[in-house]
Amino acid sequence: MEGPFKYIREGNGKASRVIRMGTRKSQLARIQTDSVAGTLKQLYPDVRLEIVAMSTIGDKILDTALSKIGEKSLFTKELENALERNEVDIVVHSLKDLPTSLPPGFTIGAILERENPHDAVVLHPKNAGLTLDSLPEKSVIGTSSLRRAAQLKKRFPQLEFENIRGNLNTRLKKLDEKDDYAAIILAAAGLKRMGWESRISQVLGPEDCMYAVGQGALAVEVRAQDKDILEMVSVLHHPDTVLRCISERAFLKQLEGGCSVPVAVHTEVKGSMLYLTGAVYSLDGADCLKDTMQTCVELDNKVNESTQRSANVGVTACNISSSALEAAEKLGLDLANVLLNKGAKDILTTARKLNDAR
Ligand code: DPM
Repeated sequence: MEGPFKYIREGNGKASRVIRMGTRKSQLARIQTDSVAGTLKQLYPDVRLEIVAMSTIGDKILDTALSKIGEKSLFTKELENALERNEVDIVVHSLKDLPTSLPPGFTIGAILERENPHDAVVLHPKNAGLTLDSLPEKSVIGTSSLRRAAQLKKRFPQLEFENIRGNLNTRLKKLDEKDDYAAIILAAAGLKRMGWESRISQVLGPEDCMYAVGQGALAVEVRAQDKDILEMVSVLHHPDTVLRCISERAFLKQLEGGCSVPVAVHTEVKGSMLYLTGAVYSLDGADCLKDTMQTCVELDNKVNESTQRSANVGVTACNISSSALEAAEKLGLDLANVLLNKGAKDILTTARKLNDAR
């Protein structure tokens, strides 16, 4: 077989392919990579997987709010460099951390079934039994997500919000071992993957806090031209999750949002319909534009004849109906245009300026 793979000889003389998976060094990144490796191993028992761990700039700058250290590529650049140099063949990311436009030469070859996409409240142990509604007035809630802060400030004006950074382990430590925060807000999916589900005291529904684009889904990034690897990972695609996330990413892309703007979504697939709710907020949540649209995403069997088809917001899914993918992307675009027509640009520009000036 051709391709950039390394082969090793087994004792029986059989050659087996070695596929290298790049990962960040944080515990969550390792757990996510190991879980995808486990699934690949079951599907392809003859493939040898090697895991290559590396640090990214995002992991090193732990004291600055994510929205201030610029663009999402901070977490992905080193890994993409390794992909480009053929040092690794596959990189597993939280989809939420991947920009809506990938650099040329890379694509998302798989989006796995989404975990619970909602945000969750983790309380300081001394507040056990309380909720965001019942915490004492002026309690400090830790989050450096502009999206979470904007929505929760509006919904819970009696609470205060402060930045908290670091990987999940660091944040939980900061919560438990100090008296700075009454609670912190984290993605339920990350907590579950870390085995800390028992620390979730409250899962926030869409009326309290809508989630981030792609939240709760894992993405597999590969070289766009690497047909063998693309085909191999494409079986990991979860069609409903792919359609939801394509509509969410198209929405964010059209708004020109990154992780430094307060944009939130909520999606559902019911039968052959895809529903997308999207919103943009001012930093204090006082201004909000929100709307819902839907489209038909019939999963017919007309898969894409050509593997050359261009990607949808960075996602290559040749095994999913191209008309459904196109409809999902158009839904995100259309919803963003509705909000842009109502003045979303002004809200986002102001939010970005205020955040940069902080
Ligand atoms: C991005 C944001 C956060 C991460 C911004 C946002 C949270 C930032 C913070 C783009 N990436 O959500 O509005 O609170 O300082 C991240 C987490 C996961 C992926 C951790 C988390 C795990 C869950 C998943 C950090 N990225 O959000 O609690 O798979 O979505």
